[in-house]
Amino acid sequence: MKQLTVLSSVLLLALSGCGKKEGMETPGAGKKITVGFSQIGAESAWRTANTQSIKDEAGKRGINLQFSDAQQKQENQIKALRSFIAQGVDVIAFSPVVETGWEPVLQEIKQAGIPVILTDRAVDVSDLSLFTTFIGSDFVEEGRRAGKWLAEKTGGKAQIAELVGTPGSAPAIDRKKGFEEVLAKYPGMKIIKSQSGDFTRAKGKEVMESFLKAPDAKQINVLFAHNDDMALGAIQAMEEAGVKPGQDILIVSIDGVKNAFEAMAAGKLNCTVECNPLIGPQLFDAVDSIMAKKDLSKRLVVQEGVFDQSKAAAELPSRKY
Ligand code: GYE
Repeated sequence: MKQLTVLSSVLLLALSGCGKKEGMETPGAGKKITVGFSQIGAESAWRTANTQSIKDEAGKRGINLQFSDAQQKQENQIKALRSFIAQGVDVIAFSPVVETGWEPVLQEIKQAGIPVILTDRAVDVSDLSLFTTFIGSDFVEEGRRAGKWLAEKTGGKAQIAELVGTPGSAPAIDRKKGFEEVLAKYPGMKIIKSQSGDFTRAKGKEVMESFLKAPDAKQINVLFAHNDDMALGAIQAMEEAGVKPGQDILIVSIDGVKNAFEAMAAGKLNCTVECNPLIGPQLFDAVDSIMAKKDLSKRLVVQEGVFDQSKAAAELPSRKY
C-alpha cells in the first residue's frame, strides 16, 4: 500500500501505457465486453456479498464475465490471470489475496495490452503503470475507527486479543496499522494476544478457543477481530467456554455484515466498522471508462461508517449484505 498511499493525493492520472495496443481489436457497438475477474475465494460473508455484487452488475450491463474463484491461493489467481491473457479478454480485474508477488504476471498482462483494475485489496508494486485503477476501502482508516471507538468505550484501558486477517493481505496489514496507531496514544491499551484467523469463522473460533485456554486468558477484556466472520466464530468459542461475549469481553470487528448486526442486536458484539463490499457498480463504471478511453482516477475509495449496538436494531432491516 505504500506506493498507493503516496499516490492517493494524485487524483487524475491518464491511462497512458495501460490501454490496448494499437491494432488490437476493441469491441464496437453491439459487441459484448469480456471481463476476466479473479476472486479470492468465499472465505467470509463479506466476500460472498462482494461476488454477488460483481455478478449482478455484470448481468445487468450485459457484460461477458469470466469469473474465477482462487480458494484463497495466490497460485490459483496467477493461473486465472494467465488464462484471461490467453482468452484475450478486454479488461482484467482481480482482488489480490496478498500484496506481494504480482509483478511478473502483471508484466505479462501489460505486454498483452490488457488493462487491469484492482478491486478491494491493493498490491505492493513499484511500477504503478501495471494497473489502471484501484477501487477499494481505506483499511488503515478502518483500523483507526475500531481503535478510536474502543479508546472511547474503555476510557483508554484494555487488554486486547487480536484476530488478524490473512497474513500478507492488505486488510490485515493496514487494519493492524491503523488500530496500533491509535493504541500508541493510550498506554493503558495493549495487545496481549495476536494470531491469524485467516478471515474465516472456523479459524476465528479455533484461535479464540486457544486464547481462552492460555494461562493469562482471564486478563483478556477486549477482542479486536479484523473481520466480522472471525468475531462471530470467536463469540461461539466464548459461549462454549462460559464467557459472555459483549460483556465479559468487549468485541469490535470490521465489515458490517448482517450477521454482525444480529449479534449486536443480541448484545454479543459491541461494534462493527463498515467495509462496503458492494463495489460491482463502481467496477463496471471503471470498465466503461477504460473502454471509452476516458481518464480514470488511480484510486477510488468506498464510503463507509461505524455502527455500535445503539444503532444496530434501526439499521438491521435495511442492511443489504
Ligand atoms: O474484510 C473480509 C474478507 O478484503 C476487505 O476480506 C476484504 C476482507 C474482508 O474476507 O471479511
